[in-house]
Amino acid sequence: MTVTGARSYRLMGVLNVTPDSFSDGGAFLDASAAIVHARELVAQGAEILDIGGESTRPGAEPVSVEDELRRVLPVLEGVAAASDWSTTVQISIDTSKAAVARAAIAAGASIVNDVTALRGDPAMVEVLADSGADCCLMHMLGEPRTMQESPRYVDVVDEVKAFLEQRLDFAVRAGVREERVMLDPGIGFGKTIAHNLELLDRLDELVALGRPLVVGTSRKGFIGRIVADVAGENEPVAVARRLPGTIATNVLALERGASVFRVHDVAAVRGALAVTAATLGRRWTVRGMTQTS
Ligand code: HH2
Repeated sequence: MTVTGARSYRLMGVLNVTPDSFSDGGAFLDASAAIVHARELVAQGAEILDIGGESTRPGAEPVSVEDELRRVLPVLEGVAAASDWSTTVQISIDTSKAAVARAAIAAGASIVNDVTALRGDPAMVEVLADSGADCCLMHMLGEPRTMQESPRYVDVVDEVKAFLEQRLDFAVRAGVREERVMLDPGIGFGKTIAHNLELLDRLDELVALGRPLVVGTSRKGFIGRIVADVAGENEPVAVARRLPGTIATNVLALERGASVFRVHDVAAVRGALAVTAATLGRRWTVRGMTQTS
């Protein structure tokens, strides 16, 4: 049975080539294991692979350009060489360093996912303008080492929206084509649980900026805390118990208009989004027949 929904969206599979990422650190540090995992993510339905060599978890230590390249380049090259599926899958490099982005683009990446929204490295905007690569500009309050130390906003949605609008304007003025830019509210980056929930609930206000919205809630700490709370546990639940919350937040984000979903568990989220999209679109197809009622 084929079921299709009217909404268009893409799944971005997370591939962290790091020793210290919060949910999968160390699992894919070996390039051949990472390439096998990339293939699995694509088989599960990922249309974008987001490859990162530096953790952005709260308290993470910075990584040098050399170390980041040593981690990601063999994986990027391996993925780009897999010609059977690299034509349909876009490779994204999760970096805020211009030198890493430049080398990644040369190796086959066509999206730069910059969690600093071009504030981390002054040369990044030029790399984007020159290469014509797509990019994702994300909101973060502060920087990863300290961002979770009592973040404050008067109105989190208004402030994130104004920031994203300003960064989009900056990029376009510097020669990045607007149609190349995606925006991301940066769930968990300098935000309390209440901030994350309000951003998700009012995501439609960010969709109104007119650019595709990327959302990354996958396995994040606020989900672990909410699930622990209802279970009467003191510590955030383990990452393995955060999938239901990951699905719930992505379903909600699709309903609010987000179009790119950055997740570790691609197959599970894909199924949930397909049902959501079919429900919202009130259109489904069975064995080639389109049913509208
Ligand atoms: N979240 C993480 C990393 N990069 N990029 C975008 N655009 N949006 C996000 O929400 C986002 C991101 C953090 O998740 P993860 O990669 O799993 O962990 P770590 O940073 O520890 O490697």
